[in-house]
Amino acid sequence: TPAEIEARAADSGAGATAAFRSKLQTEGLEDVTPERVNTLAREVLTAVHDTIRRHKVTYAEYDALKAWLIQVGEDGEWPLFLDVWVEHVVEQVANENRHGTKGSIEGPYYVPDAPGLPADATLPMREDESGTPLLFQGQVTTVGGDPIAGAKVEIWQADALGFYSQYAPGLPEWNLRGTVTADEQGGYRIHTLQPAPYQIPTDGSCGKLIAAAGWHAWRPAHLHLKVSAPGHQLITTQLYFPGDAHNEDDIASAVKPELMLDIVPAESGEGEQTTYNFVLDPA
Ligand code: MBD
Ligand code: FE
Repeated sequence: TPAEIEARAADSGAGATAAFRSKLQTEGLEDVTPERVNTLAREVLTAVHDTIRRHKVTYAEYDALKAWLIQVGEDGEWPLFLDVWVEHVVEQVANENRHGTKGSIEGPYYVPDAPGLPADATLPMREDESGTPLLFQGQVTTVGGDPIAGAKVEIWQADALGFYSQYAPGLPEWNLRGTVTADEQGGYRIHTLQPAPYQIPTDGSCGKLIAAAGWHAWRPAHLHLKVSAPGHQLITTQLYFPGDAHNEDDIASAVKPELMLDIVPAESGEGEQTTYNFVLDPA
């Protein structure tokens, strides 16, 4: 119903803004020098000016932009907008010199300090949680191939309907979120469920942009991960499922061939399983 859809945009957009504000409270912001602000702000504005001249932008279009920008803030959708359409390039630049596992964007729905779980773990989920069972296993190593004992594998994902806990109403607080500690060999076996593809809420301002431009609103199904260990660089990434209709046209441009899972029938006979190994760069 329209009421449910409205609740979704409000929860996810405003929730992501609240989460970002609370991160700022604990971590603060690093200073950006006046030289950098001068260069970056001037170049972005020049790109806007060039676009206006090239396309002879009208006052009607200028006012539509102004109204939409105001609405993005009121909806709390700046984190969603930036993570969907900008973060992938920031991630590309940030991680271009790494040799280990490829990174991907964090997106708006990470929550730190998810419940701690052993190396062989089942993610927190409802008793009647629906979806295809998925065993996600692998090993964390150094670039040289040495196991990293006790590496931390943080995982968060949407449920089988595409909803993230803490950003959709009615889900248990830590549903499908966990902080797994790998074993002595850097190994982990995580029992979870296959996530559904994710649709950007259609009723908020990001949804309005998508509709007005005639785009689609989908991200392919994905698992989110942060893998870390002392003495190594933390990697934030995502893993994807072969055959998803939106692997080729992710609205957030965050799919990489190296991040595609190899899914096979589970040895247990129930659902699917996949092995993905993480390689951490030295700090
Ligand atoms: C998501 O689930 C996501 O991962 C990103 C990057 C943006 C919106 C929703
Ligand atoms: Fe996501």
